[in-house]
Amino acid sequence: MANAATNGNPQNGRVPGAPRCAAIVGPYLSGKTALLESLLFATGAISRKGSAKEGNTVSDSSAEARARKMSVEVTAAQTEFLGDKWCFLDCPGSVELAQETRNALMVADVAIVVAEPLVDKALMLAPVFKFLDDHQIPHILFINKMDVASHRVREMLDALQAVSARPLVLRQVPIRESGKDGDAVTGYIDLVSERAYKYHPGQESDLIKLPEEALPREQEARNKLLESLADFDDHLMEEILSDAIPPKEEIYQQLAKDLAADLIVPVLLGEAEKDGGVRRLLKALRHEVPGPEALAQRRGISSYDASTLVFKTYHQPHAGKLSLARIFGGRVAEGAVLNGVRVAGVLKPKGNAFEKVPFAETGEVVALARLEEVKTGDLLTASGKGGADFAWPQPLEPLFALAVDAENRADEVKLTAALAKLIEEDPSLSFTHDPDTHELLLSGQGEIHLAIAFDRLKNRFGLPMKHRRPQIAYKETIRHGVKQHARFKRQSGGHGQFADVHIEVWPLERGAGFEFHDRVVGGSVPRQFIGSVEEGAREALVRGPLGFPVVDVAVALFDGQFHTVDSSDMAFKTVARQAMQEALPLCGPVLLEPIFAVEVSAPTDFTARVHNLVTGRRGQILNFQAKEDWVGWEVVEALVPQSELHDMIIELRSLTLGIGNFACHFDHLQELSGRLADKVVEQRQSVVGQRGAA
Ligand SMILES: Nc1nc2c(ncn2[C@@H]2O[C@H](COP(=O)(O)OP(=O)(O)OP(=O)(O)O)[C@@H](O)[C@H]2O)c(=O)[nH]1
Ligand SMILES: [Mg+2]
Repeated sequence: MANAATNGNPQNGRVPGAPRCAAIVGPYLSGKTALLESLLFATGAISRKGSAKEGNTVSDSSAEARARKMSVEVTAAQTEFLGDKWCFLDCPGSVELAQETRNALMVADVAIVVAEPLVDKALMLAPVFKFLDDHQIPHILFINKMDVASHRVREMLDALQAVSARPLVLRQVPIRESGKDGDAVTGYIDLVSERAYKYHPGQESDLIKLPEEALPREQEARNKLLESLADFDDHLMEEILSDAIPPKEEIYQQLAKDLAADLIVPVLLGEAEKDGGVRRLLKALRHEVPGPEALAQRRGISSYDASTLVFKTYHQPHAGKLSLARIFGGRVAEGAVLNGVRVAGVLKPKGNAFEKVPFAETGEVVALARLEEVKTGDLLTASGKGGADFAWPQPLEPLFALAVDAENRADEVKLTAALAKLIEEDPSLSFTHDPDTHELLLSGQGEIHLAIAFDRLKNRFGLPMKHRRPQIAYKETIRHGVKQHARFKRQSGGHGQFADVHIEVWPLERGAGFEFHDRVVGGSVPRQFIGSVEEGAREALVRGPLGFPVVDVAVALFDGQFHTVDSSDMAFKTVARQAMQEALPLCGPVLLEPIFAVEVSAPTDFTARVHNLVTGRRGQILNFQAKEDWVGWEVVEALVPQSELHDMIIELRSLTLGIGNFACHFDHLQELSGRLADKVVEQRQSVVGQRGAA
């Protein structure tokens, strides 16, 4: 059924009355949750503000968020401002939780990028801006915490501009006053309206007279704003060149047009905690942000046919599966069938709480109940012609893994099902079985990411977990060959056991695996037993003299003896194993460690640190070059032992303001000798010894 909203005349990509959606993103602790609280308070959706410190905000109400005093997932909250409906998505800032944020950004009409007023932290915005640019998501920069800003706005802007491909267009200049706490920001001048406002905590800012001393700064900043806009509009350029003053209306229109086209990034200033600049932000959103129609067009989504895009999946202990989605056309009611699945309920989210509603319409963000087959990134339609959204970002590659076990052995069956749900919620998490070490590995984006997963397993699924550093799949090989004779003879009552072999063992090239050669002449070992000899030799490779699987060896059977009655497959298998077990320690056994090919990327400011990090971890640097498509970033290619990679992401982030990243894959096995090898073997022997004793 078509509704009034979809029949309206889109203006600036807007269906009149359709709610718009803004994702609040930016580095961790920049004040996103505080800003959402303030936006909800300023618009009357909440009557009292919570704070991150007290753990009583709308967004951070889950046990995992409260325990950490940080946002751990995307939360949605709706409000109205001057008759316009809004949904805000508060996104976690931690780079380890970036998957959540990326997913939310895919359905947002605009992103509000919240940054701290610190020059040294400007680089932290690089990955955020890059993602927004790559996906053409219009965004506004909100420089928060102006109450504690020590740098001049111009300096901050220069530092931020260095990491943004789009021009940053300052919309306000701060008014500073000297008080007992020194030089403090007490308000701002709006560069389009040329009006001055004084912040009024908890209330609308007061309109004041333009301070004389601020005029030169104001004029300079206003000219810059106009010049930036004129770059995208010939008419405005002509006006500026002929010294005409463009009318305010024209400037506002140009700002809206350029934001919608993702050509510029307007910059607003404020202090979320004290509600400063928040109403100004709301007004900019109101006038300048395009509606869901524009987003649907950009993404090739037909806005009719009840198109709904799922951007988050929850598994609630009682409510079951909930798919958080944005509607791009029409109405979705309880009982509707989307992609062939019945919607069991439509709910409106407010943080982690949900309120049942009979239906929802274009632009709204809703939770749809029990769409079992539906995944995050799916486009749902009434005709069922939706499917995976091809533009949806790929899951982030795992960077950090822990070996896990359920604390109670009896829970192991439950664990697989619970982990499958967690991974469905967050595909940047993965669960694998290591065939070499037989460990269960939970992999994700870092320590915090996994710690949150453990909390969820415990809190939501009643599954306390144990975890430890994963073992490394060391192997061993030999350095030279040997010839070996072995005989197996047993006489017990009736007929006995007899087998006799002469084998030669020699090393192969790295990566060659195992070879078996039959060089028997004259039937000294009959045909039918040759396979058993090979099998016995293979069995001996499962654990070599150093305690690890043996690789890259060849074995040849060149002679032997048999007995017509007493020889058997079992006897030849046993004797071959015995011959190998005696031969291998004589062949100069040596440990092999897995080496990974690693690509570390970080801004060039950090290249020297990255080099030290890699070489400090026994890495061998192969190459470094500019990172494709990333201005001012470099990729260092290196070979690093796997045993050194376990916590490398943690150190890399601590050296690079949290934004350094790496990708890696197994490359080859490499000999390890000396003290490090001795330690590995010693540890292995003690584990094997303990197992043997048990
Ligand atoms: N001085 C000052 N502090 C602020 C302001 N806004 C937020 N803060 C403080 O900054 C800290 C982080 O605030 P949050 O709102 O939780 O930050 P966030 O960006 O949501 O953090 P994550 O969700 O972890 O990414 C809190 O201690 C806030 O009290 C502000 O305008 N001025
Ligand atoms: Mg937050």
